[in-house]
Amino acid sequence: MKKALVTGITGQDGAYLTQLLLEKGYEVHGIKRRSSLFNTQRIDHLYEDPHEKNVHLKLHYGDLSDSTNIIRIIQEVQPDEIYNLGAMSHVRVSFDEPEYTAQVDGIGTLRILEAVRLLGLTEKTRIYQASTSELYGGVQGHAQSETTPFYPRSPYAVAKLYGYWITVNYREAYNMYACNGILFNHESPLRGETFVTRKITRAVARIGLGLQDKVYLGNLDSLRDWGHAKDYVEAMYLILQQEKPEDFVIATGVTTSVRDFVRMSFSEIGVELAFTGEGVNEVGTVVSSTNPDFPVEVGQAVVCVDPRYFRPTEVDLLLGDPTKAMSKLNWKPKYDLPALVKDMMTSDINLFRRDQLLASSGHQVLNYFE
Ligand code: NDP
Ligand code: GDR
Repeated sequence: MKKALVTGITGQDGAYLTQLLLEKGYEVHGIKRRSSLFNTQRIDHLYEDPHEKNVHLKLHYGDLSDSTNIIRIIQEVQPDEIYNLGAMSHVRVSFDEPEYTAQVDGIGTLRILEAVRLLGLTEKTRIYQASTSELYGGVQGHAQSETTPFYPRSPYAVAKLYGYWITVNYREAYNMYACNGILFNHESPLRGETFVTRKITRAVARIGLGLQDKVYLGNLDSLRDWGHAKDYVEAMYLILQQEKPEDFVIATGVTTSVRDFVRMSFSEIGVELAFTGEGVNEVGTVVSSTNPDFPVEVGQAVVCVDPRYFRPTEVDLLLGDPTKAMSKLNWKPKYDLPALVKDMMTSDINLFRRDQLLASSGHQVLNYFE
């Protein structure tokens, strides 16, 4: 039985990847952080009672900022594959926590590579590094591929740039099987609530159910190449099954604005919007509302801009060229953007129907502010 070690197992990708690896018969070990609240909601359905025999999913307390802890876990697990998904992954927050982000997203990657080397596991252990389209940052005007030069535009992206190159360097210097997946934005019902897509689908569901009036967003012009996380974890797995270690861009090849993502989400509840005004004065107003299950008033302003969500340096456009992955990995996404939006909206509507039920029976429901 193959063993995989997943850092960031409690995150969006960690949850989907763990499910995939368990289905493929792996024993999966994950590193979770100590937290004052339970933080394993995304993988609880996969969890097995550790007191039972033949448990296939095991969790270890740990943190990418702690070398000794990383070394000890890798020594104990002796993994065939490591998926390094752990990160402070929020671009906007990285401007507030730049040093921590460098420690975890940059040096954290080095800690994994160095632990494998020091423990003499270079022949045995294959390493996947969660690299990102944010590396391209300021590169604009054409589809970004494995040969496009990088121009990071945030402390997050600069930390990930170190993670990218140290992975390449350890591969070349020590002949390690270490690869970068340069993944473009991927979303799902498990997406963190403060990333723009999930923020939108949650808000639209709540507005449709009468639990919220409007949503405040930042840059509506920004363009992203959005795929589904379920498809993207398949690519991570495939990247580590190749004969030779190589880096791959994973993307859909289609880019869409935040504004259009908002439109598509509202259209799932039968609401059509018109956007008027510019910059911080732009407003999205309901021009028609046709689904009686979601009675939103025509004329209601449901989207406003709050400059608090602007970034000191923005990445205006991301558009990936996945040609190499499609030909060498035989990878192809199953979800397009409309299917992704539908999946997220369906899930968030179901989630907030519970709040609607509580509210209608006189119980207090929480508001969500960011
Ligand atoms: P999430 O933010 O959902 O998950 C991040 C995971 O990292 C969580 O399990 C989190 O733990 C963990 N983590 C955070 N800090 C530390 C730390 N100091 N030590 C150990 N673990 C830590 O991210 P995604 O699942 O969306 O992304 C997975 C990886 O892929 C990340 O590295 C991200 O930067 C990268 N990436 C993501 C893309 C995307 O569009 N989703 C695109 C390209 C790259 P906790 O649950 O306790 O917070
Ligand atoms: P991103 O994702 O920065 O691309 O990083 P995010 O969803 O945070 O932002 C996408 C774009 O939307 C704009 N935006 C807003 N963003 C947020 N979070 N909140 C808002 O209210 C808002 N309004 C507009 C942003 O300015 C940006 O242009 C994600 C993360 O998963 C990274 O870890 C990963 O590496 C990259 O995707 C690829």
